[in-house]
Order: sequence, then C-alpha cells, then structure tokens
Amino acid sequence: MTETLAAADDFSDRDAAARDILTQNDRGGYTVPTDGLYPYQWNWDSAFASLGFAEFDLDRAWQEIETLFSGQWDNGMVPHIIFHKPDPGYFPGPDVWGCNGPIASSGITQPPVALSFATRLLAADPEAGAARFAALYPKMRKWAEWFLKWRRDEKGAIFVIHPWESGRDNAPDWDDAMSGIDPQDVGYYERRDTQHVDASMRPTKYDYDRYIWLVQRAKALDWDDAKVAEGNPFKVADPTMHFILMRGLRDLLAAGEAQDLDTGDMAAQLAELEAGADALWNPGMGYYDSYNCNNGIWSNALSNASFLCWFGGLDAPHMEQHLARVLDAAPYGVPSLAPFDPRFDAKRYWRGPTWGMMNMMIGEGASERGVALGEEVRKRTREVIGRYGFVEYFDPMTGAAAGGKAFTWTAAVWLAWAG
Ligand code: 9WN
Repeated sequence: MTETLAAADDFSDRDAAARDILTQNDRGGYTVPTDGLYPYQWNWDSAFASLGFAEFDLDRAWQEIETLFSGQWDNGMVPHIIFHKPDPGYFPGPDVWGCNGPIASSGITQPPVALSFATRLLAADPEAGAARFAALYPKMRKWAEWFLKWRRDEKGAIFVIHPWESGRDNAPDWDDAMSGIDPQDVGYYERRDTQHVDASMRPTKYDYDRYIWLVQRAKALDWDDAKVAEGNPFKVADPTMHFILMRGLRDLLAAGEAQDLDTGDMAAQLAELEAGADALWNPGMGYYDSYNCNNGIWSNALSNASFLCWFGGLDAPHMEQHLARVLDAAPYGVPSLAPFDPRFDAKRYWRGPTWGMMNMMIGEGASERGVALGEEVRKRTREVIGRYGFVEYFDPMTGAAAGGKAFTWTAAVWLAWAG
C-alpha cells in the first residue's frame, strides 16, 4: 500500500473533473446521483452534493438542501427520493410508491446528513447564510422530531422500516428481518437498475421482491406512520441512522444556539439519543451493530456503519482495534462489511465494497475524536478515488471501480474532504 501510494500521488487534475461531474449532474436546483441509473433527487446524496458545491458555489449548495426540503411531508418526514420530473429509467417510480407529499416522492426517508451539512454551509459564510439557515431550521427540527417519534424503539435506538431507508440496501444487517417476509404476492415488475449496471454488483431478486413487497404494504396503509410501524416484519435498529441523527441534532443545536434561534428541547433529545446508542452495542461481538427489533437478533456484522460512532460524537475507544483490523484486511478504504466475515462479497454493493461518502464520515469523525486512523482512511479514500475515478463505489481489496460512473457524492467527497 505504501508503495502504490507513493507511485501515484499526483491527482492535480481531479478537482476540475469533480466540479464537472457536479455541474453535469445538476438538473436545476437539485443534483441526480448519476445520470441514467438514478435520475431523481436522492436525500443523502443531495446533502453530499451540497458540500461539494460549497467548495465553489455556496449559493448553489444552499439551493440543493432547500430543494430537498421542498419535498418534506406535513408529518416532518423528508423523503428518500423526490421525483421532480418523470423518468422511465428508474424502478420503482412515483406510481409504485403512491405518496401524497407536496411533490411526488417515495414514502421512506434516508440518513439525515443534511442536518449537519446545512450547518457547514452556514459556517462557510455566516453572514450570507444566516437567513437561509433560519428558514430551514424549523423544517430540520421537524424532521429530527419525526425520527424520534416514529423511528425509535423502546430501547432508544433509531430503526429503519426498509433497507433503502438506511441507504445500505443489501447489507447483511437486514438478512434476518428479510427472511421473515414472504413476497409471493408481489406481482410482476421490471427492474431497471440491472439494465444500467452489471447484475452481479447489485442486490439480488430475492432482495428486490422484498423491497417491493415492503413498499406495497406501506402504500396499502396509505403511508400512515402508526399503521406502517404496527406489525411490520421489517424493523431494524440501525447504527447508520442512529449515529447520523445524533450528529445532526448536535450540529443543529450548536448552530441554533449560535444564531439565537429557539432550540426547544433539542438538548434533551440529544441526551436521549446518546443514551440510546448503548442499545446498539453488541456485547457478544464487542462492536456497534444492528438488530432486528422484532426478535432482538443481532446482525453480528462489523460494517462501515459500525464506525460512524465517532461521527455521532462518541469516544468509543474500543472501536479503534476493529478499524485497524478491517484496514489491515482491506487496503482501499473501509469495506461495507469486514472481509473476514463469511458474508463478505467484494463487489456486491453494501456487502463488501468501500464507499467514499461513508469513508468521509468515518475518517472525519475518527480524526475529530483523536483517532489517528481517521487520517489513514482519508489517504486511502484519496488514493482509490484518484486512481479509479469518481464511481459509485470500489472493490476494497483491489480498488477496482464498481457501480455507476460520474457519481455525484464521490466527486463531492473529493472536493470537500479526500482530494
Ligand atoms: C435505492 C442513490 C442511492 C443511494 C443509496 C444506494 C442506492 C437506491 C437503489 O442508490 O440506493 O435508494 O436503487 O439502489 O444504496 O445509498 O442513496 O445513490
């Protein structure tokens, strides 16, 4: 690793290329994750896009988050996809979701990194950003409150009701809950993702049948939060959601205080989330993990989400040795699943590959908490993106490019952190 790092250190042309990707994926006020494969506005992708734009166009960066919140539902939920313009290239589209927000959208959410990143836009130019931040602030608080009301289990951990909600679609974290779903009445549907990228890199039909079944179930319940939660076979406590919400609330609270805005009971909410993080500690394995809320079964999965504890604001010294182990086993960044796990699959999406945006949250969070390996994560992310391009994700063992090309969040992560 040291040798290859030394050999290919000059990535001076990459900044301009990264900016071009953001500009090309700009659809006017919002950015698509990549052309073709993902033709709409995705929630956490957009938050990363805004950080990338902030490096050269702060006004456009704010606009990205404002457009995202234009899709917020009355209950506070901010959808994971907003279907601004119809596009036949993606399945499931607006008709399958059948949602009634202010703009056609999906009915689930995604990790709320936008809460944190809005505060970074404010910090980049407090004078120019104060009014825009103040306008977004009540909407952001409402979203956080929606999580606490509808996505918190009795142990205090934040859970997801669909694998897509976590943003880690086919992670092994969902296997136990997915096995409890019988999707035989799901009906015929045609996938579009495998028409854009190699099927061996994507979730399987087994997964997709269950993804669609879960959407159909919630649609039949008219996306009513209480009804959707009740008796749902898929309720999984998720470190991605928990730690990112913790970080979001902390950043929002600090910015709210600094701007003299009403912080309400955010401090208490944050303290509850901090206490709730204990529920995600898997004592048998000795790391942060997800569990099936319906039966308490742990995933026993050391994933990249396990390492978001630092980003969430925990010290978590016991996680350092685990990070060292996975970095020893995988040379090109934090793998989405530890390579020594028998379920590891180097190219299949969230069961092995390394993702730039996860690496950013892990590396940044670790460095903030004084964990030296945080900088190593940044260097490796720089190396893999610099060498193999702004693709969706990478094989963590060889660095090989995988998934969609010219990807927004990979370009943004380069501009904001790795490059
Ligand atoms: C479903 C857009 C999104 C990301 C997710 C990633 C993938 C979608 C899909 O692409 O999910 O939301 O169809 O596979 O898993 O994290 O936001 O880039």
